[in-house]
Amino acid sequence: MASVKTVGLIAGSVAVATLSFGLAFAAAPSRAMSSAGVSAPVVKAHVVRVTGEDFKFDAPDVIPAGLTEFRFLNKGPALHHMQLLKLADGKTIDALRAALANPGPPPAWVKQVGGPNAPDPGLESNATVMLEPGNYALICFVDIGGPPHFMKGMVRSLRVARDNGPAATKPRADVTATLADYAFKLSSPIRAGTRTIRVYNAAQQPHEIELVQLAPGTSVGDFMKWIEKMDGPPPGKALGGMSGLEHGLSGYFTADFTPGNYALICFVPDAKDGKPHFAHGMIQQITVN
Ligand SMILES: [Cu+2]
Repeated sequence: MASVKTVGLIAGSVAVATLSFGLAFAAAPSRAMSSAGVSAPVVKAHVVRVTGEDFKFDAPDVIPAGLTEFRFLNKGPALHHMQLLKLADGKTIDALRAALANPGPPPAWVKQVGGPNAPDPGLESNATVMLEPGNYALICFVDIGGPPHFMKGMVRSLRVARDNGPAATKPRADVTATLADYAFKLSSPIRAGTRTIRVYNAAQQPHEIELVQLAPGTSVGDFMKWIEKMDGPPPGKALGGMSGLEHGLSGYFTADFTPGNYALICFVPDAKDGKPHFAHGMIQQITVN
């Protein structure tokens, strides 16, 4: 959830697209078989636990490279997410802090490589991404009601070290969500249950998915109106999703979907006008049956 400051700009002007679901069904899962006809062993992704609170991250300093599942617990009381930034070779967390002290977009030498998006306080979200060795930062861009949280301390160094272990098996996705400038395209409807969503950014700009479960009887428009004024309890529950991904990158997140309405929202500021992407139409209501 990158930025909601300019949310007022879109009130009443966002066309909320409702997915028209085609008859696309995922292919039946197949087991990987070796030449001997024996199932290939499943190698699990590394699991890294991170907590966020007002206003810091608790996380390991060094983790191994490879496929990594981040589990992010928001201890609150504010909304937080965990955006992973990969720093260019030779760049350090101190250089990032210095660059972030100036207003404007993050420097060109950082790449958004995903991470668990914002869950409500007390909830946990997750994201599985492939990490190359190098210097990274965990950062929170949420800025509801004040300056972005990284300015209050929510930016932390993470070193990813070379790992010689076996490559992990990729998660099996139920649905692929492809990110475009400016839309979400689902490969098939999300059906009720615990579902793994593969997120792939085919667009030029970075994008994210913030997943919100809408309260019964409310629409995505009601939710956006609430963000504008923040009066009373929100008409929905933030569940997580995938933080910003650069062009060409992909990752996975898993969430429990009960029947009802959900919103997919991208808050990433636009490269051209700085407005959040939902103001360009990157907000969509979906129904889970
Ligand atoms: Cu976007």
